[in-house]
Amino acid sequence: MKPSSIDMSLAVLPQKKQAGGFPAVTSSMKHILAQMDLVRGTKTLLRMNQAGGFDCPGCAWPEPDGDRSFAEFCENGAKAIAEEATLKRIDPDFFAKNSLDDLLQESDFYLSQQGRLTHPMVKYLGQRFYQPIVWADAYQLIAEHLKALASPHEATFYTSGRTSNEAAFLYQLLVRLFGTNNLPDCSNMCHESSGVALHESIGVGKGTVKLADFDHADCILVIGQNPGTNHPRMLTALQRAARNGASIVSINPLKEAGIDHFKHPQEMWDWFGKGTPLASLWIQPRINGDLALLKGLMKELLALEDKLPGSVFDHDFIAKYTAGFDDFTKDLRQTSWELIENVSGVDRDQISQLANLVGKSKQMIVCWAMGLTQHKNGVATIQQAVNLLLLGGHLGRMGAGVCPVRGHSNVQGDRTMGIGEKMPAWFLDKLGQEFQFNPPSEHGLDTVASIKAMHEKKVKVFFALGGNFFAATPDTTYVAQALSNCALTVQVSTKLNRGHLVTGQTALILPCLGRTETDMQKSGPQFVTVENSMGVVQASIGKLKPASGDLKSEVAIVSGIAQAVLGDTVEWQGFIDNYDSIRLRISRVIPGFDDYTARAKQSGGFYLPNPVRDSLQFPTHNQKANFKTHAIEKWDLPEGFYWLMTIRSHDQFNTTIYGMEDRYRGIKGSRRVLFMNRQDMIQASFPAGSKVDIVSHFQNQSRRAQQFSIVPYDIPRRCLAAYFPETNVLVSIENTADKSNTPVYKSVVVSLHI
Ligand SMILES: Nc1nc2c(c(=O)[nH]1)N[C@H]1C(S)=C(S)[C@@H](COP(=O)(O)OP(=O)(O)OC[C@H]3O[C@@H](n4cnc5c(=O)[nH]c(N)nc54)[C@H](O)[C@@H]3O)O[C@H]1N2
Ligand SMILES: Nc1nc2c(c(=O)[nH]1)N[C@H]1C(S)=C(S)[C@@H](COP(=O)(O)OP(=O)(O)OC[C@H]3O[C@@H](n4cnc5c(=O)[nH]c(N)nc54)[C@H](O)[C@@H]3O)O[C@H]1N2
Ligand SMILES: [Mo]
Repeated sequence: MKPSSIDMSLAVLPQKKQAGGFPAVTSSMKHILAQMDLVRGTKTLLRMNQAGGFDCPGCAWPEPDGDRSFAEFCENGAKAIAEEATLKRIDPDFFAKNSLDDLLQESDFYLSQQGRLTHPMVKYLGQRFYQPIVWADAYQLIAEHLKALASPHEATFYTSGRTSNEAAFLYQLLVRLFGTNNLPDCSNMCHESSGVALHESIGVGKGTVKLADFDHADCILVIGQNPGTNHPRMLTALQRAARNGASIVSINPLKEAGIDHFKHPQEMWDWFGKGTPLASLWIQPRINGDLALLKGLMKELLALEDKLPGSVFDHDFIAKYTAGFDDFTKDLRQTSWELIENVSGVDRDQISQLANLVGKSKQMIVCWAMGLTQHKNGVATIQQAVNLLLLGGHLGRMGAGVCPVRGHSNVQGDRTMGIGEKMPAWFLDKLGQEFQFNPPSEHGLDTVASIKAMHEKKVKVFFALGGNFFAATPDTTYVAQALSNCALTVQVSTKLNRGHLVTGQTALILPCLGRTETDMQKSGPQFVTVENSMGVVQASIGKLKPASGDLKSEVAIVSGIAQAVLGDTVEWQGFIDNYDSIRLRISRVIPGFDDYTARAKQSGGFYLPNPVRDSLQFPTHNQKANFKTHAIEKWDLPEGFYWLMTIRSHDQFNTTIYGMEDRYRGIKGSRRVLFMNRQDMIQASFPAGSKVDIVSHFQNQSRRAQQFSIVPYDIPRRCLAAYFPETNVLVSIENTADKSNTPVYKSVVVSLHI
């Protein structure tokens, strides 16, 4: 091998078994101290996730309902805070010195390390530099572009999941008053498959468990999720469950750290020794083998039930609350073990072992995340997880239920507030009544459809409330073309990202306040509200001095644009002056928000109603929970081809790169790594460390990502893993999940080339 083909910055260390512990504490402090001094860092961390404090801008895992520990945060929450509360700044001078082309040469890590955005900036047609613009002119520019469109459907309005309920509600109101339902969001790339699957199966698109249920569960399945990195506070709940005797099963092609052993970073006595063993069982399916695996598990449960009727299934529950049981079990009986073993990649003995454990459970929770949602058949697979719970009657009972673990801290709240391209008719009716207009009723464009419409020049204005649309979406080259076709692109952001560099002819960056900062308006300091993964709505209030005097809140920005576009049709100024007035309007439109402001201020907030969890009512077409039967598809992967899953490292939040380490997986110094099975490496004659190009294949098209270093790893044969967003270029815009239209980020068919 030529020396130049080895990545000199890459170090590969042994994979870690435990998560948390002292290294998590030192890593938190390292990231905090790189961005601010110790006093600011400590003060900020102690306010996170506390009553009267702010909601962690990291993930959507809930805080305990009752007593909270003095520090309700995790290592990766600390990184999210360091990222936002940094003392570094990007001022107009920075943009005067660096053209878009200069900045495009830099890494994502470099871009986010430059600091907080401080001024509204504009890039005009034909120019390659941003220059400052005053807020009023920015609003005017947006209004001119929107008013010049032939139809409101020529604009699309994206939301990332950090936006508060208040800003999200006003934003969707502005968009619908303007006349379109083009409201794509990050959920379209994330848990959309969960929402669709759950709606069909049980009539509620959200989870049905509370955090306290984890203390009562006797069995918890964690499928396609890496909580040690992406929801570290979930490990505390799993640790408690394990100490209470619950069996925890991880179903994942990778043996992720933390699920194995966990050391609580805040329990010092836990730092020494091995930590709490968590997973009783680790099942290693091949990528997207879960549908077959779950069907195998249920086929085995059916066999146990046949042997000893009433020992496994809850027949009362099935008779009273469900439909489709007979068809479903008939299909299970007809499904062959050969197909199950072949497609899942798990042998029958292991499936039996799993069935023996699961069959005993009286209180089971199934958790999942992107390992299930981002596949072609994601909806069907999630419905198998629901079927499993229905068989044992694990709904509406303590210690049991469905738990899709959400990503962004307010992604669930944004949907509740009406961010969504196809909101139900009752929502649009109520909104129309409250604000006296006829909201558009035809469905709008989701994320993938918006990209296609921009590519075809049918959409000419792209607006983003947060996020990094360009880097998070699939098919990077196609998206670059789509965005540059636009007449205007606008991004409301806290930090610089690649999306600010790949723009429409005219582009705006509107810098906004973050969660940690004071939001001072006419009536005094304002708080906002967010909804976590378990349907709890609570207040979040920042206390830090804003990063610049020129920042505005998202509420003020949305209302300011609305005034410029729509005039004073609605009390926009009143909304900016006092956010209580927004909450009053929300409470009149959306059920469950009565007495909103007062209840949000209570310590711990309040739960939104959930008919499945609260009273076993299923708002489906037949008022029942439905068993959903789906066939297992045979796979056909020609010799020399692999499935690639694109995943997160320990040092990133989606497209924001915090550092170059993936501590638990033993990777240091580089992100262009490709995890590969040792036997596959031998077969293909790729020594460890060799560099390959990854080429994806979809519908006779190929796409290439260059120069990834191969790392031997415990991953099933024919399966590969690499980080996103570096690999998004490989995912075809046409390759999306059935029914949910979510990009297939986790099973990309690829070949490797030296
Ligand atoms: N620190 C940090 N926290 C985050 C984020 C972050 O980037 N950084 N992102 C937030 C967001 S928006 C989200 S959606 C969540 C994401 O949280 P996760 O879903 O945990 O994130 P991924 O890294 O995409 O990991 C997917 C997991 O699924 C496994 N997997 C992949 N394919 C399959 C499969 O076919 N079957 C099975 N059984 N498993 C599979 C992978 O091995 C990996 O462990 O985290 C949120 N929290
Ligand atoms: N290949 C591949 N692609 C994926 C995924 C995958 O697993 N694989 N996962 C998908 C998933 S699950 C998701 S959710 C999407 C994420 O997609 P997005 O939500 O669009 O992306 P983020 O990287 O979270 O957005 C980061 C940017 O948000 C801005 N920001 C941060 N905080 C705030 C704030 O408080 N207000 C505002 N206005 N802006 C703020 C900053 O400017 C920052 O640069 O990516 C998807 N893309
Ligand atoms: Mo997500």
